[in-house]
Amino acid sequence: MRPATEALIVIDLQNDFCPGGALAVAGGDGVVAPINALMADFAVVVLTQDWHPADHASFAANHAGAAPFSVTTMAYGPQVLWPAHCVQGSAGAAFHPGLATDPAQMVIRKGFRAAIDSYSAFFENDHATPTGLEGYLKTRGVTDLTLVGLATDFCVAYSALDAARLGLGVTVIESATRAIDLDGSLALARDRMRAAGVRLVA
Ligand code: VGL
Ligand code: ZN
Repeated sequence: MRPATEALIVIDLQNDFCPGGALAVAGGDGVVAPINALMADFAVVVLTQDWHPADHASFAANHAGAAPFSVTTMAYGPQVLWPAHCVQGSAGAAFHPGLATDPAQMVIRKGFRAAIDSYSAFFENDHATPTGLEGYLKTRGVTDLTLVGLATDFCVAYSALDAARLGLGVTVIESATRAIDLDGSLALARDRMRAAGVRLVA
């Protein structure tokens, strides 16, 4: 067991990001077994859940004429318009049924404000509105994170970059993540994470 200063953060391992889901990540369900195994090693385990209202501004369907995966400009900068996904209370928003949720002490939901997306587990896409996770980890004395889950190049990467910015030690176990890889987004995310001092391990 690792010391209680280390936390495992499992990002968005939800049905909609797995094969058959509304925003399926190729091989997304392939991370369930390795993540369940990793949990046994960590005293601090947090799950995140993408949790959008049906009228969420990140959904292409809520923008007349916009195609899924096109990019628009929001008040806080560029925003990819996604197929509707992880709608609050829907089956798609539920955790993958194979994920061991019992070992987690905390579930943090994000993206619940209609006007702003939240890739990161720490801050919404304005990089300013906090989710509360920083305070939770701080008050539990956590200094180092291991990040796994979906998707490598969006919610995992944004969470890793924010955590590094907050002064936490960050490791991403790439074999326990899968990417959307939209127009080179995976390569860009890996470069940014490395530049920020995030440890990428196999
Ligand atoms: C995610 C796109 C939209 C993710 C969430 O979990 O990486 N990606 N919402
Ligand atoms: Zn989302």
